[in-house]
Amino acid sequence: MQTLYTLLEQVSSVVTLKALEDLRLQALGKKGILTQEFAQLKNLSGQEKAQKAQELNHFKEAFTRAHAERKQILQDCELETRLKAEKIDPTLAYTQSSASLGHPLSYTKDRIITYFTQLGFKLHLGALVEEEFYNFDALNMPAYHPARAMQDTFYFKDHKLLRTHTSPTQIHAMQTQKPPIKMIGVGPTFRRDYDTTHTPMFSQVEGLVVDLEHRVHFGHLKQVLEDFLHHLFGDVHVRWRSSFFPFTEPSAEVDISCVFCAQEGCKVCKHTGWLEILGAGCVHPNVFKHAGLKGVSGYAFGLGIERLTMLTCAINDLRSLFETDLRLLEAF
Ligand code: FA5
Repeated sequence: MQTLYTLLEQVSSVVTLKALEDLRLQALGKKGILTQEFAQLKNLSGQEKAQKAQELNHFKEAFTRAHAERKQILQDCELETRLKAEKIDPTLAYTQSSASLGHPLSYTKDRIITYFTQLGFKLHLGALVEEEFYNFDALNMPAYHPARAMQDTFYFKDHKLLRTHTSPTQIHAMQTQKPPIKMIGVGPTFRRDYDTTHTPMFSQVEGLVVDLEHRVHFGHLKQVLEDFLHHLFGDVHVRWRSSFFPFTEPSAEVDISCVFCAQEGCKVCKHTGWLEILGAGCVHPNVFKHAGLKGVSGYAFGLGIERLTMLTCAINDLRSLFETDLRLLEAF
């Protein structure tokens, strides 16, 4: 018992958490003195055994309490020392950091918005939670339509969902404005997607132009988009491929020559020399019907801002745009 009480006395004088832990192990550890003393109890009998057990329990209680108090004191001291050491020194010399253009995504989004608003397109943001009707039905995708499966959707109850594209902004614009309409719908969209060129949340820009019949046609769409792509990418080749979207007829997808390999063939363009960049077409008559418009014609287009950012800023994994890695920002 003498050794045990010596250990207890030492508790109040140790000055580091490490030394305190050593003491605890010596006293209460698996191979500690108290454990050994308890093991010896079996050699005693009757009154002597009961008395020794009581003494050991008293010691255990006293040691545990003293240990907890000392630990708190030592932890407080350690924290105070650390806070003093980490204190910000406002007198330190200022190191000039280079000016930033902001996050590559915001930078690209702002460029696109500026370009189209200067051409007279009105900016719409729309709602992220949409009625199934605006996201699908009104865009000529009724419930049984197989095209709904092209976009893996996050659904809520009551026919609501996270919009899978910005195309619902077309319908809202047509329901609330009289032609001529010239708008862009911009903002986040959501799909159950995840790989180097797909993320569950991404942003799109939707374009819509509607005017009296025959005043708007595919030729206008082609001119507007080719001018835009040359503005963004400079001297690239643009390729139009016929495609399918339920809400446009005719429909097309637009590719640009690969900005990474100058069409030599690389991983990003999957050795085709071309990169798909957007979808577009003339507004389908059924869409006008759902929006309540008659005697009009129009065109629409939709593009992914992340995909454009990857190409304009030479980023080869789309997911890195959403990781908070300062090195990415510093590169801009
Ligand atoms: C659409 O979403 C159509 N609403 C576009 C459209 C509008 C066509 C108007 C015609 C007229 P699509 O599913 O292809 O089409 O997506 C358009 C763009 O969004 C793609 O080219 C791509 O750049 C981007 N995109 C699609 N899914 C993802 C994703 N998971 N992550 C990042 N970008 C994506």
